[in-house]
Amino acid sequence: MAQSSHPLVEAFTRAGQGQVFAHLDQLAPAAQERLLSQAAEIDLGEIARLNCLLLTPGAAAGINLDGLSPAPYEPLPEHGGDPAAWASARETGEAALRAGRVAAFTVAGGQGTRLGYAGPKGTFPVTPVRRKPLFQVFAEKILAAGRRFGRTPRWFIMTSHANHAATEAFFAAHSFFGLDPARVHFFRQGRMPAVGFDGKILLEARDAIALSPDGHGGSLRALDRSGALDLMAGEGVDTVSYFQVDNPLVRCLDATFLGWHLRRGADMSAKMVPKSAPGEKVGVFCRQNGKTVVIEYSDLPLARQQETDPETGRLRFLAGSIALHVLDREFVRRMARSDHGLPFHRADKTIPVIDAAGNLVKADKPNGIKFEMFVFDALPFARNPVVVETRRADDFSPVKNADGADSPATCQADQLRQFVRWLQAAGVAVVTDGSGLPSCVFEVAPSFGEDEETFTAKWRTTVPAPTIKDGLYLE
Ligand code: UD2
Repeated sequence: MAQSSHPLVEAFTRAGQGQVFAHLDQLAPAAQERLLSQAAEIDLGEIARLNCLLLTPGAAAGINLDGLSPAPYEPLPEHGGDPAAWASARETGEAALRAGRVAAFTVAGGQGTRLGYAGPKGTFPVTPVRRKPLFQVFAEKILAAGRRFGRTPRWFIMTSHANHAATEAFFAAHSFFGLDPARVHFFRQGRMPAVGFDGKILLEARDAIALSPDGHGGSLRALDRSGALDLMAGEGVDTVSYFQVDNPLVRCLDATFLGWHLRRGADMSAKMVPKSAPGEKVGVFCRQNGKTVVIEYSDLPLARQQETDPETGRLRFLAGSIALHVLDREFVRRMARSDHGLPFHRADKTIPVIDAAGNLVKADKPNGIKFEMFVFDALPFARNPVVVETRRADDFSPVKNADGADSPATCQADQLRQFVRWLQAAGVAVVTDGSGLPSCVFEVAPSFGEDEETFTAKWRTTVPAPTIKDGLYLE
């Protein structure tokens, strides 16, 4: 049946995107439906605006680096922060957790290409002894927070179209790692079509648009569209603890961080660590026109990243973003519904496409553009944003690459160093190398200790004291 008079086809043709349906009439009915339902996901007005902004020669396509200065942040007490303010923040955060005001939120829609792992990244095994997958580590930390504060927070997990079913199946196969399935919520992030350098939406098959995830910034829209925000509102959850799927060291529900955010009446807050080296691949917190912004590492020229502060000798743009945020629920809703919401970033990619004759063409250099939103671009819209320092060793060791930096090996070593520090805090002598790494491989479950304090308390009541040796698992 000819579909050329379908309203979507007409709308795409009017928008100069009629090529999307070039092969429609040769498709079987099911394939026609698939293509039309993909087309229905696309906001043609948004694509036209993006084409205008990001593709027009001379238009404001680049990142604006004018007038950047380092953003202020709340230093840890050991770096001059006020211990009383840190203690108050913690009390506020603990009260919010006890009152059930906080939800955990993981963005898990990324493709894990750099790691070279086929499954959803959250299913990747990371712990030293039990080889627990990332999702299990977070689940156990959320359960531990539930025991500590009397309420187990809901957990929202954003997936992508590509990994949604596999993610849900993984949780079901592992009985949700002990969490109540009714309090774990999965929803897909949105997708954006790729366009050619002429702004035309690309097809990856005759019956499929080249669609890709809209970036972790899409989480704001997805939280709204999925009904997650309404669910939170219905039970008095007003604060969202946001973290990435690749970082098992993260404190998923850090009372002190939550408290800083709440005491300031912030719409959005962020954690920083001092960058380990000028070229470290993390965004940098800056001030620009009176706003807090994050400039991604790839957008800040190395010369600027290398600038030092003449007084301290430290990096001038020191505050690295480790992608940990607290978000106010209604701020998320406002951002999700705003016409002037998050900007899109352009990434030039090599995209297999269908040509006018309907044949698949594999380019050997970038031939199109993908659009992504970044969640940290919400910071300049936020009232009273607060950037809070954290110790890297307490919060950050991501698994991104198969080898080298930020790999499973470095992450396992960082977990071990953390366990050693907790043992040392409990008064146990552990032999380590110069980097703090022990000679044996052992593991502490979040049920035994989530941080130095909970670990130490549990260790002191564990009789007889366990012997630290290879394969030891403390739970
Ligand atoms: C991100 C930050 C970087 C630093 C670093 C810390 C950006 C652009 N850069 O770098 O500044 O904070 O993290 O680890 O964010 N994701 C989705 N959907 C998407 C894309 C990503 O859910 O469409 C998730 C992904 O599953 C992961 C997280 O977002 O949990 C980060 O994605 P990434 O690995 O692409 O970010 P990366 O390493 O470039």
